[in-house]
Amino acid sequence: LFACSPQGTDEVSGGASETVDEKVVWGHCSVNCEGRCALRLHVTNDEVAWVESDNTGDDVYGDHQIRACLRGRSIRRWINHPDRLSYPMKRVGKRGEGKFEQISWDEAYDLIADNYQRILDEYGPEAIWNHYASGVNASNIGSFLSRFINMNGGCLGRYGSYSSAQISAALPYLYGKRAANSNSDIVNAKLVVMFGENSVETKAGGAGPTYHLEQALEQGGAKVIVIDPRYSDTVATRADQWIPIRPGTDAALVDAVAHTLIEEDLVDHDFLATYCIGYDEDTMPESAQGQNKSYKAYIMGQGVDGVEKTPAWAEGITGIPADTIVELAREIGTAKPCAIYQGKGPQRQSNGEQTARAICMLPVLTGNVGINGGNTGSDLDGFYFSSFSVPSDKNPVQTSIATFTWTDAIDHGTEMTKLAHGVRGKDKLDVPIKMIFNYAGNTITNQHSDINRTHEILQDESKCEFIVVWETFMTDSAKYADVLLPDLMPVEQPNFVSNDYAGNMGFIIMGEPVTSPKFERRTLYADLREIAKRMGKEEAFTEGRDEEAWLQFCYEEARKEDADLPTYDEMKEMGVYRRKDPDGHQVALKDFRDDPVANPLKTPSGKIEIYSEQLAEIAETWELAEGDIIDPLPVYAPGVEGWDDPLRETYPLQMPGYHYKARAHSSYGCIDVLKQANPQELWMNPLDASERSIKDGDKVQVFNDRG
Ligand SMILES: Nc1nc2c(c(=O)[nH]1)N[C@H]1C(S)=C(S)[C@@H](COP(=O)(O)OP(=O)(O)OC[C@H]3O[C@@H](n4cnc5c(=O)[nH]c(N)nc54)[C@H](O)[C@@H]3O)O[C@H]1N2
Ligand SMILES: Nc1nc2c(c(=O)[nH]1)N[C@H]1C(S)=C(S)[C@@H](COP(=O)(O)OP(=O)(O)OC[C@H]3O[C@@H](n4cnc5c(=O)[nH]c(N)nc54)[C@H](O)[C@@H]3O)O[C@H]1N2
Ligand SMILES: [Mo]
Repeated sequence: LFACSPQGTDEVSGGASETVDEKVVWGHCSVNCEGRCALRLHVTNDEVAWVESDNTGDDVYGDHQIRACLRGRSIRRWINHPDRLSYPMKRVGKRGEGKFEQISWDEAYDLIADNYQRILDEYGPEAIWNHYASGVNASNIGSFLSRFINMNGGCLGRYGSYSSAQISAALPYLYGKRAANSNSDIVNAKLVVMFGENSVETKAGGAGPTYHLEQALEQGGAKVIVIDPRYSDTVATRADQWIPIRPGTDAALVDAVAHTLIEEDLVDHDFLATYCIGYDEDTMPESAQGQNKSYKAYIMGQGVDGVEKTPAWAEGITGIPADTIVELAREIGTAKPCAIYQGKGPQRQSNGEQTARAICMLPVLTGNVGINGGNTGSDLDGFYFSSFSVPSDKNPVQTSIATFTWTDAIDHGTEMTKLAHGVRGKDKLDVPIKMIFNYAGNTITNQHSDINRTHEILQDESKCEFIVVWETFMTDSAKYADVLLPDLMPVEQPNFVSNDYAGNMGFIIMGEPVTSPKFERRTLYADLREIAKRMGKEEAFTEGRDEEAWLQFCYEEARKEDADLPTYDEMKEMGVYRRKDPDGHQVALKDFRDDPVANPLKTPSGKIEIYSEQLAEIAETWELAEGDIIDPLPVYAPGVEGWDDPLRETYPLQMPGYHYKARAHSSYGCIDVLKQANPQELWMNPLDASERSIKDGDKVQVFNDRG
C-alpha cells in the first residue's frame, strides 16, 4: 500500500494541476480505534489533494511523532467518497427499509423540533435516549448534543459501554475502581502476560499503545505470552509464546494457574495478608467465615462446588495442555515484576464480569499490583489531559439503564426493574424509550447484537416514535432514521482532540476546517442551534458563540486548570502538542500499595476484596436470567451458549469476534485500498475446515437462528 504513494502519503492520482490556492491544514483522525492521530492535509483549490501525518520534532521515543496508520492516511478517500451523505432526508418507506426523500433543512429542523417537543410533553425526558455512538471523538463536537439534551430536561441515562461494560462493572468490587498501569510501564516488567489483548491491530496509531509496547519491549526486554484463540498480529509480532484458548474459558485457565501457584507456594503471602480480604480463612469477612467460602478453598476443592481446579481439570475446558498451564504458573510466579493485562475480547461475552475479575486474580496472588512493571490485570491506562468538552448542565434525569439494554427499554421499558434488569436510580422505568438521538453511531443495528430482533422492534413505530441520525454514510443503522442529517467530518470544522490510550506521552491536536462545506452538509452544532431556535432556546444554547468560539472557550477553560498548555493561538500554529507524563508512568493503586492505611481503596473494607460481601448480597437479591451468574468470588462460569452448551449439538462451531484492522468498526469500511490490503475474511481452524472440505479462499455461509 505504501509503495503506491510517495513517503507513505495518500495522494490524488492524475498529476499536477494549475495551482491557484494551496495550503497545509492540521487535522486529525478521531474515529474510535482508541488511537487519535495527527494529519497534515494538503489542500489545493479547496479540495484535499494529499495527506501526510505528523512530521514535527526529532521523533525521539517519548517525544515522538503522532503518526497516523493507513486508515487515517486514507482520509481523503473517505472525505470524498461517492457514497457520502450530502443532503438532509426523511424516511418514506418502512423503518429500516432504506427509502428516503431529500428535504429542505427547514423541514428537517421543523420535524425534529416538533417531534421532540411532542414526545417531551407526552412522556417526559425519561423517554429520550442519547444513543451510544463512538464515531467522532473530537473533544468539542459530540458534547454539543449532551448540552442540547440536558438543556431540554435531559434523557434516560446509560452506564457501561459496548467496549468494556464487564470490566467496568466488575473491577470496582475488587479494587474500588477500574484502573491499570500505562503500558509504557512494561519497560519495567520481566514478563508480560496478555489475555486477549491485541493492541497491534486495535491501537495502531503511531503514538498509541502498540508503539509503546514495541519500545518498552525493546528497551526492557521482557518476555511476552499472549493468550488468544486467534493468531492475532500481536501474537505474530510481539509474543514469545502463544497460548491458544477456547473462547470464554479464561477464568478456568486462571483457576488452574492459581492452583499451581498455591500448590507450589508461589503466592505472595505478605501481600495477600496485608492488602486483601478473602484469600483464605484468615482474612474472610465475618459474614462468610467458617463456611469454606474463601478463594483458596474454591481453588483447592474445598469450596461450595467441591471441584479442585487442577491443570488437568482446566485442560478439558480450555483446550490448553495441563503441562503448559503449570509452566505458565511457574513463569508468572517467579518473574518479578510481572505485568498482566487483559484486552476487551475476553470480557465481551456472557458472564464476562467473572472473567474480568478472574484475570485480575493472577497479579493479586503474586503481589504485582501497585508497582512499576506490574499491573492490576485490567486493560490499559495512560496519561490524560483534563477534559476539553463543551460545558453542559448535569442530566436532570437520575434514572439509567445498561447501555446494551436499550432495545428492551423500547420494547418493554416499563417492565424493566432494578433487581432484574439493572435499572439504576429508580426501582423501575416509568416510560419506555420513545425517541432516539444518534450522532455518529452504528450501534442501532450493525454494531449491536441480534439484529433481526432489533429490526422487528424498530419497525413498530408505535414503540419508538422518532429517530434522528447524524451520519456521513448510509450505514445500516442510518436506515432506521426518521430524519437523516448529512454531517461534516471533524476535519471539516474547527476541531480539536486530545489523546486516548497513549502510554506516558499525552498530546493535543488542533485543526481547522480543511475545505469549505461541500453539498448541503452542515455541522452538528449548526443543526442543534436551529432546533434550539425552534424550541425558543437558541440563546441559551449558543451563548452567542459559533463553533470556533466554543473551541476557543473550551480550550481556555482547560488552560485555567493547566497553565502549562500553550495559548490557543500558539496551539493553532503548532497543530500538535506533546507532554510526557510527569509521574513517569501511571501505576494503578500505587498510593494504596505504598500506604494501605493512609490510602484505602474505595471498597467497603478499603482493601482488595477477593471475596466481595457486596456481590454476595447482590447474588442473593437480584433476579438473574438462566445461565447468568453473580458470585462473591471470581469464579469460572461457562455462560450462555459457551463451548459446553447443549446447543452445540446443533451448532458445532463457536464464532468469537475481534476488532478489524481495515476499519474502526464501520468507519473507513468503504475504502478501496484498505479493503485490498486487508480483505474481510472469516478465519477457521484448519482442522475444522478440513473436516468440512473447506479450503483457504473458499466462500462459506455462516448462520444460526439469528441470521
Ligand atoms: N459484533 C460486534 N459488535 C460490536 C463490537 C464487536 O467487537 N463485535 N464492538 C463493540 C464496540 S467495543 C464498540 S466501541 C462499538 C462501536 O460502534 P460505533 O460507535 O457504531 O462505531 P463506529 O463504526 O466507529 O462509528 C459509528 C459511525 O460513525 C460514523 N461517523 C464517522 N465519522 C463521522 C462524522 O464525522 N460525523 C458523523 N455524524 N458520523 C460519523 C461512521 O460512518 C459510523 O457509521 O461497536 C460494538 N459492537
Ligand atoms: N483497527 C481497529 N482498531 C480498533 C477498533 C476497531 O474496530 N478497529 N475498535 C476500538 C475499540 S472501540 C475497542 S473497545 C478496542 C478493543 O481492543 P482489544 O481489546 O485489543 O480488541 P478486541 O478485538 O475487542 O479483543 C482482543 C482479542 O481478544 C480475543 N478474544 C476473543 N474472545 C476471547 C476469549 O474468550 N479469550 C481470550 N483470551 N481472547 C479472546 C480476540 O481474538 C482479539 O484478538 O479496539 C479499538 N481499536
Ligand atoms: Mo469499544
